[in-house]
Amino acid sequence: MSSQVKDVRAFGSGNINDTFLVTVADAAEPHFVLQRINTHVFLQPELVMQNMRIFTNHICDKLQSEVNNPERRWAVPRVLLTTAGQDGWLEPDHTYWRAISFIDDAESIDIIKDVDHGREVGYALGRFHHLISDLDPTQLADTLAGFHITPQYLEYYHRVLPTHTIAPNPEVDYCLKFVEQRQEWARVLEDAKSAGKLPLRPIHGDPKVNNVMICTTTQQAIGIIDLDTVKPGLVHYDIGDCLRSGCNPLGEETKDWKQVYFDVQMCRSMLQGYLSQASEFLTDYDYEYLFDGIRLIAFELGLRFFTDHLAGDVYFKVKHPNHNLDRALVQFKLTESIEAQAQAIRKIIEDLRP
Ligand code: GN1
Ligand code: MG
Repeated sequence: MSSQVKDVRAFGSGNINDTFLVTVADAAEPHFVLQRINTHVFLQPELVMQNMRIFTNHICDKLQSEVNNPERRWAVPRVLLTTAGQDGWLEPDHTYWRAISFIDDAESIDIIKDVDHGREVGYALGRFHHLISDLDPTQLADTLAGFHITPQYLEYYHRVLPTHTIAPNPEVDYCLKFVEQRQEWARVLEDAKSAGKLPLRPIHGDPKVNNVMICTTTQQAIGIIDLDTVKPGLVHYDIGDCLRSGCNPLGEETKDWKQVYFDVQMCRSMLQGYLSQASEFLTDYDYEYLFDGIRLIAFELGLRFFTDHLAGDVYFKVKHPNHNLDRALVQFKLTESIEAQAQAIRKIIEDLRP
């Protein structure tokens, strides 16, 4: 890139990588996104880039084949190459950097606004799954071993538990009991996978609300970003992650954890949006395990935050000492609300099932 850099500023609210918006002078595209990949999490960033190349090519080919019958504008972030033609670069201090194109005329929104926004977020995940549903998952490298494998997060939790130095307090006690009571059930998706009921497919890995780009003119979803965790997995991880994020009207960073609840009407709207794109490849077993996926990923994220709190905040970025504990409480409260409304959620799934 030979254009002059006018501005570089921190961008987004990621918990893992560092993201910057760069503005350049005299370029066809005035902005691009610069990211420092967290190499303590993504141990082989070159494999992240390799995956990105494979599925981006697949999606672009598929969009090309739809030109006569376009669903709607769908933007795919492009990797911008270095002057030497590489898709990332390693600094002497071992930090790994890469640049990707900025999606214009669209915004990412942290907390769900209303059921129309919810339907769009669901649609975006369904559209993304549809676009990669015929990509052989074995073509994608496993860039983050154990990601969304709940029993492995539990094993790590049990390794951390005897070593932590946090003084007992009511919130920590609540979390300890919460995890204790759900250990057996936490194998539910992995057991179904081992039994051959749920297949590995390419998934997004992190389809939370603010990773869906909403067109500022039409308010329609026109793309999904944060593609570092695209790898083989269960679509249930994605559906669960999308719903735990979108059906929590207070958002995952609220301090008011006792007020957190799962919004069932939003769940209906998000699933409607999702299934409008995804029903063609979902099997009977997929539907059977949807409720468990929704409940599990909220629980799993709570467990991941709580374990990180006990471990001394070594994984997620934090802004204050109890940040990961606060986040865990939000997810556990959300899980509780999902459990309390199990019947209503299962009914929605049945109603929407084609
Ligand atoms: C992390 O960095 P960010 O915000 O895109 C995490 C997700 C969590 C999310 C919770 C690689 O994503 O799994 O759901 O925080 N990503 C990784 O906000 O662990
Ligand atoms: Mg992410």
